[in-house]
Amino acid sequence: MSSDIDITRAIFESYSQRFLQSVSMDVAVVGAGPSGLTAARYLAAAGKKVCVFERKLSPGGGMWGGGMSFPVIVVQEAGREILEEVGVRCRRHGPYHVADSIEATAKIIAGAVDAGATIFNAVTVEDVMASQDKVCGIVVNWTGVLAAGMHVDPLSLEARAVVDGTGHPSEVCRIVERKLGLRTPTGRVEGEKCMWADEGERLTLENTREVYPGLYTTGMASNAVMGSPRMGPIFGGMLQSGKKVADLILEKL
Ligand code: 48F
Repeated sequence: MSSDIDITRAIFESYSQRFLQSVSMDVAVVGAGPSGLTAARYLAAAGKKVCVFERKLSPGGGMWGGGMSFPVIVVQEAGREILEEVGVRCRRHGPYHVADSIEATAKIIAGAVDAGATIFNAVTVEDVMASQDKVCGIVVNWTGVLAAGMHVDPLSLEARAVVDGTGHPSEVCRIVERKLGLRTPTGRVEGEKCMWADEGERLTLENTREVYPGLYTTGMASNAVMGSPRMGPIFGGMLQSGKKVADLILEKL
């Protein structure tokens, strides 16, 4: 016969164990959007200990809503291949491929988890750890605590590499810009430019890089840092960028 407190024990003990196992990891991915989740899947599949930290309750970022909340996303050929790796059904539409945004988001999340990544939801990354000229971890707090404006100090987690997958706001890079300066040509977060799908897609991949020792960008954060266009509901660049950042990190670790 189980009781209510057994349920409490089950939850608290399991979560504390998961949290303790994540105090030191290979890669911390900040933001569970399509780029961060894709990076996490490739890194975990390569045997790395990867955790994804998502501020919101639901991982998935900006992919659930397709375009203007019509639940359809568009990808080009390379994006289709990545979607199909996690079992997403794509259909050709003119020069593009389309997929259901809910199916795609759900399967990208499941793909990362099945590969072995751990996702922490409702946790916000509010700072990085840095020593000897290198980003070496993240500083986290409960999103609920921050939303309530309570003065509660955060906790630190160690990571050999940190990925900024926070999308348009490029939050981790903005912290590093302010406190350390980025190692990009201008040293600043340039901010994203107006919508231009094709160019934005191409540049997302090109802009995916290490921007400070130990800190990498993926997805829309890459374009926001480098001052490149946004691209709206076309997602192949996000997926390819996740794959590229995983490859860059695997070369280093
Ligand atoms: O915005 P998001 O989906 O980033 P992405 O992977 O994909 C961009 C596309 O969705 C779309 C686009 C496609 O063409 O332009 O916008 O680059 O996901 C970013 C996630 O990061 C979370 C945020 O809640 C979202 O789910 N996030 C942002 N800041 C933090 C954070 C933070 N400080 N700590 C934790 N999570």
